[in-house]
Amino acid sequence: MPASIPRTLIAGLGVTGLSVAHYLHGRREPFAVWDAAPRPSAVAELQKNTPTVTVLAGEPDLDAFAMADTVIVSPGIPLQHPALQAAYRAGAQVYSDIELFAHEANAPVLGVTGSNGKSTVARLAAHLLEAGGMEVRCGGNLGEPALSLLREPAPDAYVLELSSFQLEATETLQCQAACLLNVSPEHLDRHGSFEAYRDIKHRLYRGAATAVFNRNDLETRPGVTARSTVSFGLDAPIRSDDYGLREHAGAWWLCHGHRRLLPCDELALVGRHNCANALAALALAEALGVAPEQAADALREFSGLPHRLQRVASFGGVEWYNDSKATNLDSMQAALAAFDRPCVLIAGGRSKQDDLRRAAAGVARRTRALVLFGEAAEAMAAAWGAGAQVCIEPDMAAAVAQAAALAQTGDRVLLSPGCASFDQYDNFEARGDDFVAQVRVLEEQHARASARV
Ligand code: UMA
Ligand code: ADP
Repeated sequence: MPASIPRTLIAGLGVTGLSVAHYLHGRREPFAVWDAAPRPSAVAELQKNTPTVTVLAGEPDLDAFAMADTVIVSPGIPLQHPALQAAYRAGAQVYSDIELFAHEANAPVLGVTGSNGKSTVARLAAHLLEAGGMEVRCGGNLGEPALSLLREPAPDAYVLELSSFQLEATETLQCQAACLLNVSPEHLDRHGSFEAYRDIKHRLYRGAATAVFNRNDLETRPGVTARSTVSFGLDAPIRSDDYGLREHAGAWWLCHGHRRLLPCDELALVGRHNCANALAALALAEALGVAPEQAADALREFSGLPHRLQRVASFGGVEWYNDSKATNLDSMQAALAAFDRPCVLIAGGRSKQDDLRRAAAGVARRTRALVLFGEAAEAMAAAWGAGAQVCIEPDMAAAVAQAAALAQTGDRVLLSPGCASFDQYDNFEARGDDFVAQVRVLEEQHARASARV
């Protein structure tokens, strides 16, 4: 690295890289930026505040990495990247934006990770803290990057959603309560094995005052790293400080030990998996002093986030649900299990190296017809198609039209792809928005036809 280039390097100039640049600039610490794109689109944004910053673009200069003292790495860059390896070999410190956040944050942190449900639980926990009168900032893997949360004076608490990509390069974050919701095969191309992925998720428990884990998922059980543990699950809680479900007078209740808090059917969220999410959020909020009874009341108001089992329309006797964020088989199966009878399932996209056969029984039991699209459509049809009505369609418009033709009065049509969106879309939001747009077209056609009758 030429002597004139600062020895702190920001690797990656996406949302995270920009937030790190803003943070370092605020502390008057010199830095340079590297991004693999030949012309990183965020450079103009970066130069608004730091017009003279050095930007290294394209193929990485390994010497520059070898001469850096510190590399702050964006989550999308694997730690095995040759540039980061060059930095490690030369003795540099390589860490995430979350590590910087951990050093700087001046309020207790609730951390949430897991394969599915992170965003829902993080937002829900923040909502429960607010209901308890606290000022809260929530971000990380969803919404604002962690360092951007520090721009305002410290709130009463931070809630961070954390991905395995972020945890992998984080050492010293100590949460007031850390929650690992569930572990199922995800990001295996990046982490190499399920075990490696799970172990990275467990890093969130390190130094946590309370570890909140899912007693129905052994992979979430903390080792000896947390000072205290609280479990949640869809069975009855055994210890008085654990959370779970109990049946009473013909209804299922969210419970804290033996105390009944709220009947499940008073949750605004739909589905058993969301009962688990609600229990986890109650445990997190309690760790910051919000009484379970008070928090339970606030659960009634939280109807969830867009693209997560979101009811988008009801016409012609058919209900339409957008669950585009279901990018793996477990989240897709959770959505299917949320309904009391079989639905018309729209699924497909880019498969995540998962064994499709492990969802076959659930799909067979819970779907009336399958409409498949995208790269994985043929493989899904082969794995799930025996005995079921299956259609393969080229795109979302055709899939929605086909689902409408197959749906009967009283049916639900569910987009829950079980796959990543990148074969046809920029992200899951674009896919969900396309689905909703296509459903709206049908809704308008239906309204016009009804008006004519
Ligand atoms: N880049 C390189 N070299 C590489 C890879 C990427 O230079 O080898 C550059 C790209 O050219 C791009 C930049 O790095 O300019 C992008 O960095 P990034 O992929 O880390 O993305 P950010 O924009 O910083 O967004 C990241 C998270 N992205 C990923 O983890 C892939 C966002 O999560 C997160 O919201 C954001 O930080 C703020 O914390 C997205 C995500 O998909 C939503 N997360 C995964 C998930 O939820 O499953 C983990
Ligand atoms: P994440 O941030 O981990 O991706 P989200 O809350 O955004 O989680 O939900 C992603 C998908 O997973 C959605 O399709 C949602 O319906 C489903 N989901 C939410 N919570 C759970 C859970 N506890 N178990 C399984 N699937 C879930």
